[in-house]
Amino acid sequence: MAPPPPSPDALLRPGLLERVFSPDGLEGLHLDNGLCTARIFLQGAHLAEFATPGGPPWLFLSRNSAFAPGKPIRGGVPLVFPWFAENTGQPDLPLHGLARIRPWQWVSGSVEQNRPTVLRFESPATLPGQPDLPCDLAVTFTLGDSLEIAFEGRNPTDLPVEIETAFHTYFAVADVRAVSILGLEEREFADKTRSRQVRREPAAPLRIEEETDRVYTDAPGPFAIRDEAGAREFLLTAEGSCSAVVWNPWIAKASRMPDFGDDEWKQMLCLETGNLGPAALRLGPGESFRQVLRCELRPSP
Ligand code: TA6
Repeated sequence: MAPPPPSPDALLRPGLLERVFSPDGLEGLHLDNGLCTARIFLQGAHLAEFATPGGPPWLFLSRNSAFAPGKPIRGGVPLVFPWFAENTGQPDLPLHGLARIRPWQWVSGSVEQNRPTVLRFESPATLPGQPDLPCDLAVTFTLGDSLEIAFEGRNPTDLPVEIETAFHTYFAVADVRAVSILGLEEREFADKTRSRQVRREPAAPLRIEEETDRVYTDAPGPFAIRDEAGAREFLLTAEGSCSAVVWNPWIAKASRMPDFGDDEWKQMLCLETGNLGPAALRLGPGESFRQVLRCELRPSP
């Protein structure tokens, strides 16, 4: 295995980019570059916080989330890989795969005050003390007055692999009952709240009025999330992915989640982008994938 790259600690600057540690031992980076603030944990290369000046955070993060080795963080942008939700063959394996609870390494970046910051993280398919992944992974964040996440993987073996990937993005909203989601009109979905019944959206924006857990195999975007009560709108474009998921636990499920406040269902909406189910990626030996999510925020009328 190639020696690890030199540490990029030369990029650290007090008040601009600093190493941080959670009380339970998770290491991460905190960025404040004048255009945005962000916090990224090395476990899962997990973007847990992102905000731009003058407004509330873009991403939801549960006040009850764990920040401990091997435990998923409830919020931000969990990376889903190499399976989505339960592992069909081995249901005891972690929900949403292994990438988000695995050690990653900060390997490079570029950091300047008042300019977008680039930070790149990697996690090899084979890592001592960790279950093997089917791909060497990398994720590159571009953090400024908008947010871009590029998730890449390469199959290092001489065998084909099949993988599901997703950004499980938790958006912060003022009140999920006053949100419209555009970009899913007339799309077919599996309704996980109704035994995966296959349904089709009407020719109208989606609104959240109950527990919602919908998997759209064919929904490449672009999307908009109109946070009406927050007078703002997220604009999302996805590249290298064709599936989407919309999830809000609503009241009853929220009360059953130990790492989620009973009332927090009102302040979040997951709009996830990836390659799921029949749209799972099939990589031959040496083949790669790259999926990108770009988020912008603008005031809504
Ligand atoms: O993506 C939606 C979903 O599969 C829901 O069914 C719910 O289980 C959620 O994921 C949990 O995701 P988390 O990242 O919080 O483990």
